[in-house]
Amino acid sequence: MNEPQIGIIMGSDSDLPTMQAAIAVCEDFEIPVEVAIVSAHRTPNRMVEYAQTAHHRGIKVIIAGAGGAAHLPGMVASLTPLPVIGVPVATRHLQGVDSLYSIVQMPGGIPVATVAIGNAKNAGLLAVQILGATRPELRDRVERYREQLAASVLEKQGRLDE
Ligand code: RP5
Repeated sequence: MNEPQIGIIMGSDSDLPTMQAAIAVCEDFEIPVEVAIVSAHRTPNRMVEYAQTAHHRGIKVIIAGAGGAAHLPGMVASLTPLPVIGVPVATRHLQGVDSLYSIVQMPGGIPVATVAIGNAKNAGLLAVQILGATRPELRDRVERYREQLAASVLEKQGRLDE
């Protein structure tokens, strides 16, 4: 299955260092992704085109990262039937609180699942879990990942106890 399953978009290439964590998670779980710079205000027509066609290309979940007046995730969510996960990107002046509020405060009817400021890793994991709902082998891999997380905590405890 080489067709991209998860679309990872961001408002600017300056968001890429943050969004790399989502890309890395998808790579770890061997899920093909498509990555694109799509700006709601600089390339509005491209955003509409992207959002309206993603599901036709086989994309199942969209992760959208943006900073400042971060309307990209909400606008994309309004244009696609796919689940959208928003990543508030940290900003220089307001440290991403502006991005968080812009993304998380969606009025009822058009949901955006919002992760913590800068936490693209959790966006990637949530997207994998959404795919896992209909792919048992992926669900098993998520469970193994959680077991590894637990093991790493116990290992650290072991070192503390030494
Ligand atoms: C938003 O404006 C982007 O998502 C980015 O976080 C922010 C700043 O963009 P640049 O000025 O760095 O291109 O659209």
